[in-house]
Amino acid sequence: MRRNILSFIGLLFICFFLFTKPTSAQSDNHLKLWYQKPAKQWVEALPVGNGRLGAMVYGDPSKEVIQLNENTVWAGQPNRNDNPNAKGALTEVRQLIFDGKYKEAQDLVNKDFISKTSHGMPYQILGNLNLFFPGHSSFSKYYRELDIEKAILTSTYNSNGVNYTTKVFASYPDQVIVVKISADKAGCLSFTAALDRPAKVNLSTKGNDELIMSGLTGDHETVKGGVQFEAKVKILATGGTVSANEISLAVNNATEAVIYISMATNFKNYNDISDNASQKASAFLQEALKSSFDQILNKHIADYQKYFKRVNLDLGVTDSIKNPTDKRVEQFAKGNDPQLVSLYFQYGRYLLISSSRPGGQPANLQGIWTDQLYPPWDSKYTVNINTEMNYWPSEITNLTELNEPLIQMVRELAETGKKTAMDMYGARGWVLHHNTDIWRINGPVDGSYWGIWPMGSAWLSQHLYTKYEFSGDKAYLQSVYPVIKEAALFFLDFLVEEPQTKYLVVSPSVSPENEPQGHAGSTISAGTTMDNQLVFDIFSIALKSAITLNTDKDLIAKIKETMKRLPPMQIGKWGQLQEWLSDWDNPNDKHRHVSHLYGLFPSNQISPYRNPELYSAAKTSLIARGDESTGWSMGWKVNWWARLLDGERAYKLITDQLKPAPQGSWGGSGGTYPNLFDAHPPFQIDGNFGCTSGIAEMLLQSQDGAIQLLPALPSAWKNGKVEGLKARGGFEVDIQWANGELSKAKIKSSLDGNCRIRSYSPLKAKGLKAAKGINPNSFFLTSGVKTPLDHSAKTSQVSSLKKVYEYDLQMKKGEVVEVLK
Ligand code: FUC
Repeated sequence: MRRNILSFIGLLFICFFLFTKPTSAQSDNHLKLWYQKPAKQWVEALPVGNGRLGAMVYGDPSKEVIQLNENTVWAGQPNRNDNPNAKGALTEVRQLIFDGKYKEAQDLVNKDFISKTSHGMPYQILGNLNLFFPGHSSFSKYYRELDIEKAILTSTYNSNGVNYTTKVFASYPDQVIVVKISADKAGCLSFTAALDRPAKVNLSTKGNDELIMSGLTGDHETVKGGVQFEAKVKILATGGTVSANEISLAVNNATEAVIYISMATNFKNYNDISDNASQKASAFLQEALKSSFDQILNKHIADYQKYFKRVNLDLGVTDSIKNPTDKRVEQFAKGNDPQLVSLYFQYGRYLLISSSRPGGQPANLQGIWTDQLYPPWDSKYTVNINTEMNYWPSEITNLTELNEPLIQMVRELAETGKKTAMDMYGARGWVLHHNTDIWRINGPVDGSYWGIWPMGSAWLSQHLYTKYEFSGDKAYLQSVYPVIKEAALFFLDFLVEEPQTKYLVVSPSVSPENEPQGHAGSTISAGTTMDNQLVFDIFSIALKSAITLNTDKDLIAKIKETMKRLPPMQIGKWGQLQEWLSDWDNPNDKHRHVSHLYGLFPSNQISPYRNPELYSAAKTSLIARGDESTGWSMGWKVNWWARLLDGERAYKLITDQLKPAPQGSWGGSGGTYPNLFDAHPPFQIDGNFGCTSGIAEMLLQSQDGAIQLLPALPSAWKNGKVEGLKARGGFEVDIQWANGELSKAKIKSSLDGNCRIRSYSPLKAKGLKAAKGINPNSFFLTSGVKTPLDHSAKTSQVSSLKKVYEYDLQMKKGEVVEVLK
């Protein structure tokens, strides 16, 4: 009897397992996006990528669409877009600005500074691989998932009594996208395959199992399309046959089919498109075919996990995990689903690993994924926030190699931007305005209102130095020093004296895309707060680098002298941090850019501990600006609230970001699409990366003289742990907490040096001493504001701040220390 009961329970268990497969599959693994329906629209399709190649997969049983990208498929060809008339008009524009004639200054900039050739080329879709499955329009037991622990997409369904499984991944080691389709009954797999592109292409087949599509990217503005691309698709079937007609392949009565997709272009570098697309695509394909499917798969998983597994985040799990991902986004604001935040965080890391690999292009506005020939904002590199935001998670979430494409782009922009600096402004060094593209254009685009912002070199160069602060690699610093130095040289030449205050300022410029109160229709001005902060930072890192590398004594002296004449940050009439040199801020301004808070994040010029008045002013500005905005703006705000040490408000911003994106592609505030892509709207990947960085900043910060553990933990994440986050000075940190308080931390050091720890809880560990004076570890030197404030002026001045404890611990390279509460 007892045995019968046990078997009955066993049977029940098996039935339960079968009928709830999606849910139990999900609860087996927290790192999955999963759905019970195929994608109907692009923002429901799921992305795979290896940095160079990308695909968006719909998972449709009757017509599977695998939308394809290759990261050098851009319109146009090598070109420059400087407007040399600027040099002749510069003095007049500056005078107009100093005279308060902003509209006239803007008009003159439109006439003589803005590019007359290219406003940047669009990144373009390569094409689609369409798979048609006759008779599969009726199906049941549908399930699809993206496993971000392995970077593999799977969809399964039953049609006509046969279970079908499709797996898709993009392999970095083998440089192909691989699709494997299997039927669980022999001989039941039949489909046709064809390539297309929403533009003219050449289609052909080779032998009985290969599809080929080649073409040329589009002309745009004054630039002819010059990128030749080629896609080759090879199908190997088990059982059954593969046959070809002129432009498609047919698989009949097979049991399994593996599809290898190889794509390449003639792009060599920003200045050279003389490669052979066809030969490259063939070589990748032939190389991949030397390995079996299982070998390719295993190499892919090992390669991906080398990056992905470095960080583990556990914020707790609730029953919400049993819901499909789209439903969790719909319900996030209502319920308690901390695991969706850790999934979103890890998805940000997945997206970076998939869209930015050494040797390739940096992630653009949509990473590497677009289904259009003319995507929004050309899907290029907008450097007045968006490109930088893409790389915020790269150091702190332990993915330093993945910012190499950005570093390489900055090196290249420093080459192209020298001519722009000389031709447009008669200045040494290099300059970049608010946009660039694969051809590394540096001139101002779009119109003065947005484009007259000569600060791209100053901001992007920060990434070069930040990488050094995290690794301490002097050989690397030496290699990027010329880029940093030349960026500083540009500002030494370009700064101009503001006649009333006598400060040295950047002019003409804008506080990105925002219009001062009362300046109907014009944004142009001189000495904006963000520009002053950026100039301060580019000078600071040029100084620090030159001192570290023991070089350029004269330059050091010149920079020090010039820095004394930069405008300080100012507090305006409603207690806000002023956005402009004059107090023009409107307390009702809800603009998405809050550029003057660059000094709070990503920079470290505003600190609750070092300059509490500026900290309070920044907070006043941020509160006035409001929360809901475009996706990237909310992503930035998560980082700001983390730096303002307010975990509850940072969490509120995550909630705003994790709400369903508005319907339609434009308008409304941002949110999250069913595939967890961030909505500007439309899709822009910066918001994903910005929020990922913000979540990390809530748990660990290292920009303010110490490693601060759990600086902004919200009450929603009561118990949890994070492993593998990185801090400046070569430290790697694991933290555990319970009931909202730190319980233990583990710190690994990859360099010799003092580890200063800041925490809200008192800590114990062998060798731990109360901190004294300024942190002697040079990676923790804060650049300060114009008048550096005394580090010991602690929390007393901001009453809302929690008491902190600070400790010093001498660490040796390779040492690991556990710290307990
Ligand atoms: C900047 C932003 C826009 C958009 C665009 C790509 O110009 O102001 O919101 O993100 O970049």
